[in-house]
Amino acid sequence: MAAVTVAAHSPRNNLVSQKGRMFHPSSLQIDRGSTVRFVNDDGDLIHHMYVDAQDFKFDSYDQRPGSSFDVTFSVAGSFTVLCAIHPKMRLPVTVR
Ligand SMILES: [Cu+2]
Repeated sequence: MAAVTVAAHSPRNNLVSQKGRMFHPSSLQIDRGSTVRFVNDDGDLIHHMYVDAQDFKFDSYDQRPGSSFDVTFSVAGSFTVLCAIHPKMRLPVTVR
């Protein structure tokens, strides 16, 4: 009898902190379909993340200090999460 294999999504904690106008960690490798939680850990800065790639886009809009925003990366590829307010903030994300 053929076994049906269901890809087990490990409940990995994909947490990215935005602190000091930087992303922590500074890059991310995740499986397709993973959800990443972005937390604004800067006490007095608004962040505004987005990806604007051909095949994958999201926009967090203004993200106040202390707030979090969840993004599900549904497409495999290499993307760069940017901040519309702080151009030096860049998070390369590889989605397998
Ligand atoms: Cu920012």
